[in-house]
Amino acid sequence: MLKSSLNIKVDRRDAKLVMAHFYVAFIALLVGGLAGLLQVLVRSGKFELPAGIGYYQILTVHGVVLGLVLTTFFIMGFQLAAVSKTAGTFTNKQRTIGWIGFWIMTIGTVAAAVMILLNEASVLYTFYAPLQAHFVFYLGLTLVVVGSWAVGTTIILKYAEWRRANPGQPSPLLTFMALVNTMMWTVATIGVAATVLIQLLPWSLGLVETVNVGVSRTLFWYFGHPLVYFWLLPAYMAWYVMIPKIIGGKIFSDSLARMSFILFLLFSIPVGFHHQLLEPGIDPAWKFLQVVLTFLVVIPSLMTAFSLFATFESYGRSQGATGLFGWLKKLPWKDARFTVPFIGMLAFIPAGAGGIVNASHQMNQVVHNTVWVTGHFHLTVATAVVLTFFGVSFWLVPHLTGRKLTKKMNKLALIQGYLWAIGMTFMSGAMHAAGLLGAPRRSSFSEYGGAAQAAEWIPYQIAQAVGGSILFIAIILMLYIFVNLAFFAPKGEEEFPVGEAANQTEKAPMVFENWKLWLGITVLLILFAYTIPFIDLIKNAPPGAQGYKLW
Ligand code: HAS
Ligand code: CU
Repeated sequence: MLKSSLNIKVDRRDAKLVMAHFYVAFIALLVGGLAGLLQVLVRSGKFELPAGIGYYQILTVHGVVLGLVLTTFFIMGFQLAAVSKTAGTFTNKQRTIGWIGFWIMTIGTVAAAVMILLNEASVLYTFYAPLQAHFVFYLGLTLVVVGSWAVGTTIILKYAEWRRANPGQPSPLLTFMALVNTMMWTVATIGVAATVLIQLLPWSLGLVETVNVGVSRTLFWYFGHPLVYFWLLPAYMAWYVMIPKIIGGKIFSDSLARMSFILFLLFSIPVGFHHQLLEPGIDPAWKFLQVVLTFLVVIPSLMTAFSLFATFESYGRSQGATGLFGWLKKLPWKDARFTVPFIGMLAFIPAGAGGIVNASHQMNQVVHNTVWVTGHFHLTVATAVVLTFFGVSFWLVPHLTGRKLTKKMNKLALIQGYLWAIGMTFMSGAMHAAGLLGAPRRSSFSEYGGAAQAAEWIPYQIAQAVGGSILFIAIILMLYIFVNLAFFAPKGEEEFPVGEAANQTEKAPMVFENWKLWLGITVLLILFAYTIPFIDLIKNAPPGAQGYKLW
């Protein structure tokens, strides 16, 4: 069953649906990348935005369009492709639900984007109350979430169909992974949907005067942390399943990969407080509990690192590598489909270490609200994840459009990856360093009234601008490659790489597919971590806040 499916192309009708998602994602890359360039230039102190455009407006565009739009659309498209490839072509009904979801998400995106461009919603991508945006902005975001549920339904329906047709069989690994991520996303987005529908929409419509800020932020981070794993898990899908095939090796262990995804489902959500460690109104004991759970969710990433090293090393040794690191030389460095995601993996090592610093309750006081955090997430999502998405595009886009990644494009793709590595080393490195010196995040250029401390930050801000400009060039290159692969590359066949497990007789334990069990534990953990602090936040709330428009 599995073997025969390996050579099958993704059905043309499914390919169209996937490509629709990718078009939106790459338009988002252009818009968001431009906003990012403008930001680093403003923060260097050497540039002012023209035409009365505000720094926070641009920052909102950047965060929403890259953090929420690019990621969601790329991930939905990628997961659809992965499921269609490994569980079979979607039925017409499943595909129609996918299209409906795509259009709902797109309409929501346009609505939110228009409000930001009209300067009615410069509330940043976290849209914290009591900053108040135009209600259409919140409505737009709601539509994005609702649309994503519809696309998720397509995946869930296909999975269910596959299970009925193959009783007693573990589902194909990629389908399993896409399903876990979809379930995690669905449980997590309930939080953001709740704060938007129950609190922010009525408040921005003027139906209620005030909002409970603590509750709103808690619901946001209940969603906001699993959001970052929703970004990460598709990259892990590529690392676990596609990269082994691309290098000519094997998946270290199918069961280990499934286990790590299950752990993400269990531990991704009850950890939102690690974003609120310095917030009042939450008892430190509960913060501590969620910090412990945060450290538990590090484990599946360590398992992933272990398993990747094992794949690389076994492959290298099978090619005759010797010594501790001889296997490194055997990896296919000239293949952008491998090297670009590999740069992402490398970046994820310091990125993850930084995350552990952030999560370490007391150390969080040093870095919270400094530009260190911005440095952290530009290594995680904007390098590890995004470079992996680019690496996936190099084969998935031509696979879907019936074209080929030419030698020339492969070379450009490599250059793009190297530029990213250089640009990000400057930018994120400078952010980490300046953050430790106290430079705030979410701040326009300021000399803070000539404070000596602020003067120390300025050289780092210039380094950020240098790095950011290099990154912008890499983005333009990436867009060029994408357009080539979508429309102009020569016709041909590009492989959809799906790796096989090293041990072909290994059958994944069926307990991994026991969703009642895993979702049950997930819900219990969430209730355990959130119920009492949530009641506290409501019972002991200070007077609600009126809306502010500070821009
Ligand atoms: Fe984070 C803030 C803690 C992972 C994204 N994070 C953020 C924000 C974002 C973000 C966007 O506890 C800012 C939100 C905002 O706007 O306020 N983060 C963590 C922890 C992890 C972590 C413990 N974050 C991520 C990932 C993200 C992401 C993944 C996006 C994709 N983060 C925090 C905390 C904050 C935070 C606090 C709040 C800070 C504050 O005060 O505001 C962990 O999951 C990390 C675990 C990862 C590892 C690394 C494993 C390494 C692997 C690579 C292997 C490489 C190979 C190649 C094999 C332990 C898998 C090697 C080959 C060679 C030759 C060497
Ligand atoms: Cu987090």
